[in-house]
Amino acid sequence: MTAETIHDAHSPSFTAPMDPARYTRRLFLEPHQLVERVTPQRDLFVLAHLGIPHVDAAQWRLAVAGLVERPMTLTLDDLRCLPAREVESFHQCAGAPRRPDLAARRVANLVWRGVDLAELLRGCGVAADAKFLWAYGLDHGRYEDLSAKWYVKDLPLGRLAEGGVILAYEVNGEPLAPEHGFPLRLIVPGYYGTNTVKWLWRLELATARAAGPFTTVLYNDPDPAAGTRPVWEAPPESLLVAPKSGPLPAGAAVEIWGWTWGAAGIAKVEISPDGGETWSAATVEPRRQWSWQRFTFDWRPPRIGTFTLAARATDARGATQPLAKARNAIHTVTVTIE
Ligand SMILES: Nc1nc2c(c(=O)[nH]1)N[C@H]1C(S)=C(S)[C@@H](COP(=O)(O)O)O[C@H]1N2
Ligand SMILES: [Mo]
Repeated sequence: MTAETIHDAHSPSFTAPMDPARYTRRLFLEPHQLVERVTPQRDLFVLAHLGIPHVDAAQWRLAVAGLVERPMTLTLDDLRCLPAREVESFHQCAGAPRRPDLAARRVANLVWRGVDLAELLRGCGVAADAKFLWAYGLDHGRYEDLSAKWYVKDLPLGRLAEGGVILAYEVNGEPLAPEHGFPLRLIVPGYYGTNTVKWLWRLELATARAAGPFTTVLYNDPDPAAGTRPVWEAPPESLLVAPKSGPLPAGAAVEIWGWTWGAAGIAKVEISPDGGETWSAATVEPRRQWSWQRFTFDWRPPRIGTFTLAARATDARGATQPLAKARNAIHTVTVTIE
């Protein structure tokens, strides 16, 4: 055992009062309102399982500990002095942690700015037997029937080699708002939002997965091959922005458009005018970094009546969206041509 682990009580050297000190969910935009390519921070949904810590930036420190040769403690100024990286990425809430059969449709696209984590860790000398990175948030307390000393998530260290993992202190050119993780959050592009730990105060290198409720009981979906699968990479998904459900005038062409995203990038989007009976290819723009991608399809309604429009994305690995009972189930809108 190193001196660091003996003396480390796994608590920060400062306090961050939580207000509110309970589960918080604020949703602002419906799918048909996601018209902007980059979601303004003020319109971004807020998800906090335990509450919202308020941090005094002057007191705040980040600790890097565990299986490293040189543990570090960094101030916000230290981080701002390091080379900055920008990453555009979709940001998606997986929804209820124990309901992999429900599609929450909470998604955004943001430009994050901060420090490249792989580079920072190179300076710490990560031990050869380290396999996971544990990320600690300052929030703590109860969520449903569970209690957590801290909000802790983990990720396989192998993810760092794919690039884009940063410690972000800015979003869309602004400092993070308190509810979005001020002063620092972890960004893992391609992973579901639950892994983007807000109010970061500690990173720990470890041989195994972390033991808290958010990595064990919660956010592990059943998997036919592996038993369970951590809610890490986001599978392919798409969402219809226009048209929205409701009436449309007869005789006019309709532009069907929306956003599509997934960890592997989207290769194909198909549109169905009949609730999934028949499909035709839409036009999909290329991805920038881990951004969502716009798709578009010109539709000529064949007659007056009611139509269920659906979109279905297929990613670069060939995985596609299920019709129902999945976090990434296909999205539909119902329009009536009058
Ligand atoms: N520390 C901490 N980080 C967290 C959470 C949390 O409860 N505590 N919630 C996660 C979940 S489930 C989501 S979807 C995103 C939401 O980020 P946002 O509120 O900035 O949109 O933060 C993630 N990071
Ligand atoms: Mo979430």
